[in-house]
Amino acid sequence: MDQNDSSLRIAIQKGGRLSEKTLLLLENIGLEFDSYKNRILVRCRNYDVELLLIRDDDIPEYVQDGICELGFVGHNVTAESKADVTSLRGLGFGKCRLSIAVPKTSGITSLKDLDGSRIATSYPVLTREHFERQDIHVKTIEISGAVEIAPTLNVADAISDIVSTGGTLKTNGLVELETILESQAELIQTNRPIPQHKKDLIHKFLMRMGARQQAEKSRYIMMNAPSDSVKHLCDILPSLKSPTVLPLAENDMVAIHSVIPTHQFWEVMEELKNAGATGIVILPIENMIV
Ligand code: PRT
Ligand code: ZN
Repeated sequence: MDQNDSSLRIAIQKGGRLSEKTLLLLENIGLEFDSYKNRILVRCRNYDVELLLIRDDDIPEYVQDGICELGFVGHNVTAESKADVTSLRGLGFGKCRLSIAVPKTSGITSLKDLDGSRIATSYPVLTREHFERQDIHVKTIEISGAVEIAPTLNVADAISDIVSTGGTLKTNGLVELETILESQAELIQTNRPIPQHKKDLIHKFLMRMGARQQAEKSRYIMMNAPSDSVKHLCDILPSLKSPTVLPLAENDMVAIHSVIPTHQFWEVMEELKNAGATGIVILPIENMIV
C-alpha cells in the first residue's frame, strides 16, 4: 500500500501493565476495535487508524523508524531505548520510578558507597549514565526479570529497578537509595516525515485525547442554596467560569451549577455546606472542550 493511502498506525503494548488502560483510553475517545485476541494488527472500525500490538520494549524503535507514527509506552522504556522520537504528553497512568536499591543490612547509605560494586538491572543505559554523571564506577549486570533477587543470590551488590508501591523491594529486604528517573505512560510520535493526511488524523486524535483528559480532571457540581448565600458560595467555588444560578420553585432558593477541578471537591465540600448549600450532587463529565 502507498504510504500516502495507509492508515495512521499506533503501537501499543500487547499484554502487560499498560495494555488495559491504553485500550480504555482509546475506547474513551470513541475508537471502536474488533477483537484483539491473537492479533498483531487491529483495525479501528470508526477512525482511520490501526493498532500494532507488540512488546513494550519494541515500541520506541517502531515509532522511531516510522513503522508506527504514534506509540503508547512507559517513559522509562523510551528513555532507556534512546530512540529518536518526540514525547507528546504524559498519560497519568503507569506511574513508577527507576531506583537504585541496596540490601537493608548492607550498611550502604550513599551512592558513593557503591564505587566498585556490581549493579543488577534491566536498565543498563540509564543506570550507567546515572553513575557516570556522579563519577562513580560500577559494573552493570543486565538481567531481564526478577532483578530484586540478585543481591540474595550474590549476583550483585545492589539493583536498579522499577519501583511502584515499594512492596517488592520490602519483601526482598531492599531499601531505596536514590531515584534515577520518574516515569509514567506517555504518547510518543515519530520524528520521521508524516504525510499530511496522517498529520490531520493525529491532530484530531490529540484533540479528542485533550478533551477527555480535561474532562477527567473536572467534575460537574450542582447544589441548592438560599439566594442570599449565592455571593458567598461563588467566592468558595473554584469554578472554571462563573457558575450558572437558576431560580427554584421554592421561594428565595436557587440551584447553582458549575464545573470544578476534581481534586478540589473534597476541599470545598465542607465549606459549601457551612455556607448553606444542600443537596450537593457531583457528576463525572464525559468530554470537555475549553
Ligand atoms: O511483555 P512486555 O515486554 O511488553 O512487558 P514488560 O514485562 O516488560 O513490562 P510490564 O507490563 O511489567 O510493565 C510495563 C510498564 O509499566 C513499565 O515499562 C513501566 O513503565 C510501567 N510500570 C508501572 C511498571 C510498574 N509500575 C511496576 N511496578 N513496570 C514494572 N513494575 C514491576 C517492577 O519491575 C518490579 O518488579 O513491579 C515490581 C515493583 O512493583 P512494586 O509495586 O512492588 O514497587
Ligand atoms: Zn518489556
